[in-house]
Parts: sequence; structure tokens; C-alpha cells
Amino acid sequence: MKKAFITGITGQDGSYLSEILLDKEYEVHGTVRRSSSINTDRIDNLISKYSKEGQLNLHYSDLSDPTSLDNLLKKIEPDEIYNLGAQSHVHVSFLNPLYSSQTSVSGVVSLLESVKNLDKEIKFYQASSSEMYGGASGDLLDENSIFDPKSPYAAAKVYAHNLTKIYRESYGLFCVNGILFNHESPRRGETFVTRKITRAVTRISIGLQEKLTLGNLDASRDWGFAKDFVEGMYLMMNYKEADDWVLATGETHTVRDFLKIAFDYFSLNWEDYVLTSDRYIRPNEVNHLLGNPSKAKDKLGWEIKTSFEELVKLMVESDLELAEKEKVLYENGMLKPTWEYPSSS
Ligand code: NAP
Ligand code: F7E
Repeated sequence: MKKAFITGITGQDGSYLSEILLDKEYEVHGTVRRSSSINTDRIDNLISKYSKEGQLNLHYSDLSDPTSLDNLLKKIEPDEIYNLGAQSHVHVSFLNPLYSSQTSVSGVVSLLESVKNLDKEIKFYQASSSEMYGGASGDLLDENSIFDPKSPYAAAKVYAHNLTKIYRESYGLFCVNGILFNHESPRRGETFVTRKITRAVTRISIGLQEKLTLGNLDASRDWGFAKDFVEGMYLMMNYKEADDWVLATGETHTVRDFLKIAFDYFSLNWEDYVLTSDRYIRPNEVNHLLGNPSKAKDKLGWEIKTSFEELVKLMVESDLELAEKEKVLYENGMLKPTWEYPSSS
């Protein structure tokens, strides 16, 4: 039985990756942060199915705590490490720059040092990001494109990406960078723009919400389905050699395009419901991103199974179920509306 160690197991990608690995009979170990309320919602179904037999194990840790990571790696001796943990919200990284950077930087140094010092061959996956390119040009971006980070989040990701490559080249370790373009799902955090839209439109459609306030509607992203992308992570780690890989759909769409498809689902005109506010405008913006996944397609046999339109639809349908449950709670006085978040996002 192979052992995998995942930082960020409670996040969107961590939850999908755990499903894949558990299904392939891996023993999965994931790190969770202590918080004042339980934050394992995305993996609760996996916990009830796999933790009793010891196939899924959770450990308290934090990327900013090298000792905890090193102790865990020495104890578990995993075959594969997936470093998915991060303060992953770009706008929040401008507001909490040191914390956001330290999390990514300190985490990758600690993990790579432990891998180097352990007397075992351990494969390492780093969650790199299309944000590293900065999006200044309209180019089709691939593994050879130049990085031009525009946020503290992206700058820290460039550091982590480079360090992963450095440990591969310097010590011959199996260190992989997955440069993933935006990928979304019903498990996406609710303050990312796609999920913010699908949560809002479904509430609007049943009278639970009146308006949706967003920032830059002209931004365009290469948006895919997270489950498809996480399958790519597994393929990279099982390729004959470690490398850098771009995962993208090869299509780009604006926030307006996303809004149109989501509101069209309910035959609503998005312009009647959407407001804009400076509150959601970032100090520096990545205007446009479009990736070229040819290398991953040719060498890994990786493919996109879900189109942009299908992605929007599956997110809308999942959030409609949630909104209908909320409506019952709301009508019974058990829920207060919380869709306008106090913090910037
Ligand atoms: P996510 O849903 O925000 O999950 C992030 C995970 O990191 C969560 O489990 C979170 O724990 C954990 N985390 C945050 N701070 C931490 C810390 N100090 N120590 C340990 N763990 C910490 O992000 P995602 O969408 O799954 O993305 C996974 C990774 O891929 C991230 O590194 C992200 O930057 C990167 N990425 C994402 C995309 C995308 O489009 N989704 C694209 C490219 C790269 P809590 O649950 O306790 O908050
Ligand atoms: O923004 C615009 C916003 O926050 C997308 C992370 O997973 O993908 C993600 O980063 C675009 C931006 O994702 C709102 O200005 C407009 O241009 O959903 P987002 P992101 O910044 O692209 C990359 C690849 C990662 O690596 C990151 O971890 O949408 N936008 N109005 C808005 N964005 C938000 N969040 N909220 C708005 O109201």
C-alpha cells in the first residue's frame, strides 16, 4: 500500500485528490489546522468511510511550523507528498502579505529539506499556479513562458516553484511542479468569483438574495473543473520523470461570460442583478490568462472531460440544492443571510 502525505487536504483540491488516492488504495495522511470550529466539511464523507480502518489519517500541523512537518514525515515515511496547502486567495494576499507569503515559502522549504534528509525516495508535488505568469500579455502560456507575478500570493508561488526545481536539479529528487490554471467545482471556496456567482444566482432564483456585488467583470480566466485537474496531479507523479507541467483547458472566458451562462440557467438577465464595487478591485490585477496544456496532453495523456458550459451548470445545480435547503432553514428562522461578507474578497 503506497502512502501519500497531503498538505491542504481540507481544501477543494485536497478533497478531490484524497478521493482519487483512497480509491487507488493509498494510505492517505493529511494535515489539518487547528481552528475554533471544525473545518473538515469537504472530507467528512471520506473520514466516515476510510478513517476507521486507518486508510485516512489526519494530523494537526501548519505550513509555518517546520518541526511539525518534519516529525510527521519521519513518522509516516510517505512515498508521495502533495503540497497543496496555501492561503490561496489572491486579493486576501494583498491584505495579509506576510502571512500569505510565509505560508507558501516556509512550507516548501521545510518539506523539501525533510525529503532531502530522509533516507527514502519520496516524490514531491508542488501546487504552482497560473497566477505566476501575471497575465500581462495575451499569449498562450506554457511551461516556458516567463513569470511576472502581480500579487504577494503569486510572488510566493514563484519562489516555491523555483525551489522545487532547484531541489530536483541539485539533489536529483523527484520534484514536480503542476502549473494549474483556475479550476473550480461545487467545493470551491465561496469567495472565489465563480462560486460567489453560483451561490448568489441560485439564492436570487428562489428569492433568498436580491443583488450580487462583484469587482472587475472584464477579467478573463482559463477555467476548468477541479476533478479533471486533480487527476492530472496523479498522472504527473506517476510519469517516468519529474518535470514542470501546465494544466489548462486552452479556452478563456470573462467574468461576464460566466455570469451570462449562470443567470441564463434561470432565464434571468444578469445585468438586472449584478452591481460592481471598488471593494472587490485588487491593487494589481491579472487581466487575462490562457494556458496551453499540449505537453500534459501529449506526454501524460491528460484530458479535459468537462467543458466550461458544463462546469457552470454543475456548479449552479449543486448550489441550487444548497439554496433550497437554506430556504427551509431561513423560513424557520434558523438561518440569517450571510452572503455579503464583511471582509474583502
Ligand atoms: P483551498 O481550497 O483554498 O485550500 C487550501 C488548503 O490549504 C486548505 O486545506 C487550507 O486549510 C490549507 N492551508 C491554508 N493555510 C495553511 C497553513 N498555514 N498551513 C497548512 N495548511 C494551510 O485551495 P485549492 O483551490 O484547493 O488549491 C490547492 C492549492 O493549489 C493551493 O496551494 C493553491 O494556491 C493552488 N492553486 C489553486 C488553483 C485553483 O484554481 N484552485 C490554481 C492553481 C494553484 P483550511 O481548510 O484550514 O483553510
Ligand atoms: O478571481 C475577478 C478577480 O478570486 C478571478 C485562486 O485559486 O486561481 C485563483 O485566483 C477573477 C479576478 O481567482 C470578483 O479580480 C471580479 O480577476 O476567483 P478569483 P484568481 O484570483 O484567479 C489561481 C490560478 C490561483 O492560483 C489562486 O489560488 O475574478 N473578480 N469580481 C472577482 N474575484 C473575486 N474573488 N471576487 C469578486 O467579487
